[in-house]
Amino acid sequence: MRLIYHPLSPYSRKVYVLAIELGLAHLITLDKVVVAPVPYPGWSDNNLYLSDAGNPLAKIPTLVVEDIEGGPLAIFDSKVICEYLIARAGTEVVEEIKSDRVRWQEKSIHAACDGMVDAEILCVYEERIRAEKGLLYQPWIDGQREKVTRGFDFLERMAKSGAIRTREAQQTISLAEVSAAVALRFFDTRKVEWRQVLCKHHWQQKIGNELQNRRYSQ
Ligand SMILES: N[C@@H](CCC(=O)N[C@@H](CS)C(=O)NCC(=O)O)C(=O)O
Repeated sequence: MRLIYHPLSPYSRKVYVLAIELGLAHLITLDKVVVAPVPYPGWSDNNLYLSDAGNPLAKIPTLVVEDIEGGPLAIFDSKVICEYLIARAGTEVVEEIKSDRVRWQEKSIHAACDGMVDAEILCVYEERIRAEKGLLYQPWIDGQREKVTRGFDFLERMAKSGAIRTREAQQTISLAEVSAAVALRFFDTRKVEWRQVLCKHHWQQKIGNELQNRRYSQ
């Protein structure tokens, strides 16, 4: 496992301390980076590295698990990483957790959707409240929107790979699908365009319409 982290990041520290306590630290390679949501030489240069590793929010910590079926999987945010470490430490049959890609991917998609919404909410405050005080900082908005845009690409990849599915007759809708549909609804209210990316797979049309219009329109 590779932990993309920084020792001064409290969220990173939390997961690494937990790994030590669980006796898993020897399985972890530390990959130290600094990131930043606005252009800042030496820091924000690493944002793409994080997003290429599989975290569209470009935040640390991100745990890249190599020994899981289907190839390397980026697990985030820190709460999900902690859950994963606890599950891994408590699992006698390591093969079980190695085959459980769907579970950890779903939790990370949930975290990605929440992170995209968090980023957009920061834009709301910036554009409304801080702008009224003459404090609007455009690079901050641009940086948060980059997280959102990368998030759309991430959701598209998830839809393409089948990690987010259209809802067929009796299929239970997953937490990943609910969080994505609700996030997209929020981006509609914010007039942030995402259909160009996601409609390719008719994903929004089915899940989005069901969730947004039929059952939860109030
Ligand atoms: N909810 C996230 C928070 C992670 C977070 O905010 N990490 C900071 C460093 S401590 C970060 O990566 N900031 C960069 C950014 O916001 O773009 C978690 O629990 O992992």
